[in-house]
Amino acid sequence: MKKLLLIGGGGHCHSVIDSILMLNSYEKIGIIDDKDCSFLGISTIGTDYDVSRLFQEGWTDAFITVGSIGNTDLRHRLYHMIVDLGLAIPNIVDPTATIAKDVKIQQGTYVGKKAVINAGSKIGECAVINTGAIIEHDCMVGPFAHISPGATLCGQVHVGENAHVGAGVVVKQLVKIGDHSLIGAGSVVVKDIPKNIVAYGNPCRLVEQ
Ligand code: JB2
Repeated sequence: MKKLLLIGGGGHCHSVIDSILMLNSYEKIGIIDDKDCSFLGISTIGTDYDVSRLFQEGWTDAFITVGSIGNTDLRHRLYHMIVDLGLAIPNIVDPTATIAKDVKIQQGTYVGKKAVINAGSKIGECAVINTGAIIEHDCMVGPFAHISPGATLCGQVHVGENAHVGAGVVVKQLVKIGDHSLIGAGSVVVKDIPKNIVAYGNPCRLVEQ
């Protein structure tokens, strides 16, 4: 059976651990962090400097469990570390999530509790589709994007890479959110949002470039 390293032991890791424990598909699970983050019986077994050695010792898989709110640099750095070392990178999909059969999800993505991803949608690598998010039909969610708890993307929405869609945001059908943009919690997005901006409100407006 496979052995999984979780890279980062904070709040996001707690959500992921609960999903993994329900999936029961790993013989061993360990946390990688520079402080002791042991949680629900999963021990902290090293820092980033130990990952290469642990791979040599038979740890097969790794998953990025630091989250991101508007800045994905750390997730990128850690993701490229495990890619370069050659560890296998799974998707972790909570068993309570509902995902249509044809949905394509690239590696390293987390899908949380009761999230829904409907037919025709595509999700990029190392994305976070968090608790209760709804990704309706034919949406595209870019790599490293984070769709926060309770956010709703109506049909054919496009979310660019590294974008952050805050908790409870509603995005109208066919709208595009640009790469690296952040939409504040509770916003209602009815028009396209350019890349590299911060926007919030109802209707959602640009607040920072
Ligand atoms: O370079 C690193 C590193 N930098 C910080 N390598 C490793 N392996 N771990 C690192 N960390 C660790 O990430 C910190 O020591 C800390 O334990 C963890 C970050 O925890 P925190 O709870 O601050 O954030 P998070 O990223 O787990 O969760 C945020 O994002 C989620 C999506 C929170 O805001 C959550 O509320 C949110 N749901």
